[in-house]
Amino acid sequence: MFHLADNVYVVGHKSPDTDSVAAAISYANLKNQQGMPEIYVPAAAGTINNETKFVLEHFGVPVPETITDAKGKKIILVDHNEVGQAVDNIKEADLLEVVDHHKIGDIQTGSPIFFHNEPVGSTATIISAMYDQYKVPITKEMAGVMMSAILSDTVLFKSPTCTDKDKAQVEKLAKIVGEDYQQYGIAMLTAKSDISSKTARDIVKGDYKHFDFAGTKAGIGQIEVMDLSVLAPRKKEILEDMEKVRKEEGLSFVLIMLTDVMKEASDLLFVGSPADKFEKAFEGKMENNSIYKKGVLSRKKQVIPPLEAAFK
Ligand SMILES: [Mn+2]
Repeated sequence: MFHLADNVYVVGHKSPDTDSVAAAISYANLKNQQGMPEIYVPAAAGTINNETKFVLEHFGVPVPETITDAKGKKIILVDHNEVGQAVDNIKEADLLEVVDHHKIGDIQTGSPIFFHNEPVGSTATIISAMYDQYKVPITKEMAGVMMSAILSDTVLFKSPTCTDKDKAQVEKLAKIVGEDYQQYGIAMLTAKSDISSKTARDIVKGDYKHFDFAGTKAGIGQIEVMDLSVLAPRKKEILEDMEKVRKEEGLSFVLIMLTDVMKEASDLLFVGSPADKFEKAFEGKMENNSIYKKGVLSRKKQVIPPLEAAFK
């Protein structure tokens, strides 16, 4: 009997970042190269950001389609494993696989699935190593998007989430790409730092995720720039929009990390309550709704765990 091949959507989290999009593109490509009967379609769970646009244009890779509803679809999740970060109705999807590098969240399945989680700096690192494991050659395009994702998620290796495996994969991919990855990385982060055309909402929601701290619901976002002084004049406007987002989404608090990549520090902006937990988590006194933290670059490793501890 003639049977149309099923589409399997490979998709990252909402408010897609470069790793989420690159992981979807490179993992779908890997699966398609392995001769499975299904067709693997890379997808994004929202509009791609300026940095990702820069990456896809640089390597001539098409922008993946956007999906907003997982209901009834065959799905592979990359770069997240929390229902709150996934495309809508993920519980009504046929979830086939998860490939991720975050803490284990609340995704559940009725039957066993392939679930690969590894504490490395980016999902692209895991996928890049899988190409070797399955002996699938890496094209220049795929090398480019994976290399970009690793450099982006590890903030050019400066993030405490960065591991030797991330560095080794970038070295390998840079050879295929044929570019100096440090120079390229700075150009990529500069594209991300261009906030002149961004509204306060774009800044707040550009890389934004929902979290639950022992029943306290929060939205936590991050914007990375080469130099914080570009954001300083817009701080008031950003705080006002954070408060709007907090009310619209019925959250207890919204926290946005304004991260200075070169100085390796973040200005942590906070609106809502409980402010005492925020001050406890970051061992400081809030001034003008913010605490400046040297050495803090990673939401996953340096913002979420102290908040979790403060809410215990
Ligand atoms: Mn990631």
